[in-house]
Amino acid sequence: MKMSRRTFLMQSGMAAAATMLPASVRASNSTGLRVRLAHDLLRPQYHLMPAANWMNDPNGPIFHKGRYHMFFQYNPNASVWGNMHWAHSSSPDMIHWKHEPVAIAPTPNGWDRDGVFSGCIVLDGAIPAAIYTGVLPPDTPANATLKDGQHTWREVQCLAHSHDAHLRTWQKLADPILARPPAGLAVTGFRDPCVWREGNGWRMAVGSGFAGKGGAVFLYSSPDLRQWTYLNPLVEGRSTGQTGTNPVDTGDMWECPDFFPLGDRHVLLISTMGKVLWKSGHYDGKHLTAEREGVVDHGAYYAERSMLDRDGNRVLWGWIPERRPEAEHRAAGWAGVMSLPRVLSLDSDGQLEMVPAPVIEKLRGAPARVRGAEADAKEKLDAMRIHDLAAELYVECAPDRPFTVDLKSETGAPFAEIAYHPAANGGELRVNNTHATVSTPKDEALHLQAFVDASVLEIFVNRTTTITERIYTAVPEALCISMSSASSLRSFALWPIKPISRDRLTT
Ligand code: DQQ
Repeated sequence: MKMSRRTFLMQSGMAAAATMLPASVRASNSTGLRVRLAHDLLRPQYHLMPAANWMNDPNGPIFHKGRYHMFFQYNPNASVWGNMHWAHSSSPDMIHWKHEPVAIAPTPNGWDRDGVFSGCIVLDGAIPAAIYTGVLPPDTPANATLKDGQHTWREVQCLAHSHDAHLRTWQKLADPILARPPAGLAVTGFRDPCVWREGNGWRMAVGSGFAGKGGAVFLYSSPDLRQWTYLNPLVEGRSTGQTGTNPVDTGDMWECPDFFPLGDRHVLLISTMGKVLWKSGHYDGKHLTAEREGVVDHGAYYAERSMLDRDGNRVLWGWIPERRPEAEHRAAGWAGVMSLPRVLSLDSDGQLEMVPAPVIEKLRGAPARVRGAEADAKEKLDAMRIHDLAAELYVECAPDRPFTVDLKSETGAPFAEIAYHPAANGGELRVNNTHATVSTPKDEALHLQAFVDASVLEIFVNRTTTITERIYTAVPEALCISMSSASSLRSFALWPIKPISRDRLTT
């Protein structure tokens, strides 16, 4: 019989599990907290997340000396946003993660005294260099670039190097590499640098924007990563017509720009108004002329950051935020999850495409499969079970007929409803209350891949449409699967997915 993670914990005793915890959690008062985290049915089991506390944006993901390194925004003291550090995890394969010590912390009285915000990592010769935004109180009102109604901060761009092969220790430059936005511009923000090599020098894109006019990405150049010259806006947005105190909520501030070549074009990703948006087009060394654009993920997904994997594929990461009240995640002791890695490509029209990285298949257990044409397809589906809320589903259907996949507990409690409705030009995908448009070529099948991981459900349809849903229904028993209009079903597969740690605390 399969031993579930919960049974394992009960049999092996929490004391053994507790010794595997990072010092921060061991020190935190509490068998109570540890037991709660390890037994929390809402905590994902194969997505990267810290052992406890708050996380948000991925920062500086990089494949270096044979290992993947992921850094991310982290509050070491609480499961709410604040006191931003760069946490660090490393992995041989982008899916099995090991927690490393916190990599970059604010320096008391330093330029990042109030927070080490988001950024990237590049190789400065052979030496990894982190370029990130430091925040501090403004010395004059004019120097405040971040005003969101709750905080007033000055934002500067900082540089730190790591001379150890494991990227555990970082030495900061004494002064920022960019101490203020371009002269004469009144901006809505100035943060989240993305740096790349171009010709003999470097380029940097910084997230910004103008009140009432829309977001913008500023482009800089440098010969040495230290001296930077402002060139021009790489791209400027337009006003969304929304008004409000926080420019990120109105679309007048673009956070986390990520810019890279893909196929025969360039792609810019930015985060604003709670969504990640993509633009593809042609870059002439100064401007991106965008030809196509869209939404990367229609659900809970933000603050993206990409990297090249060991084979040169462009891999995207994103922060899966909570969608429950702050009091609930404060009480739970954790908040935020890293998305699964997604491999990006462009089709011949410049449409951004995205598939889950094949490495995730390493976690698959033995599949259960059914073909729509089989006489007992319904019975076979009825017999399938998702255990421990950890599974991958693959559904292939006719694109011109509606269908619904229902996931319910064995006692009938609803968990997720995934519905597809065709329309003249594509169709609509709905996951619980989140909607997205799917453009499906008429003669192609509808391919849907779903990753169930406790309170996270990541869904990919036909390479172009993604919804990440949060579901706060702790189901202790197995989930059953049912399909309406099973006549449109061509094939269905279900894999149990193995947890990446024994106790939901990663390692
Ligand atoms: N999160 C960081 C900022 C970024 C924002 C702060 C996006 O650098 O703009 O935690 O989620």
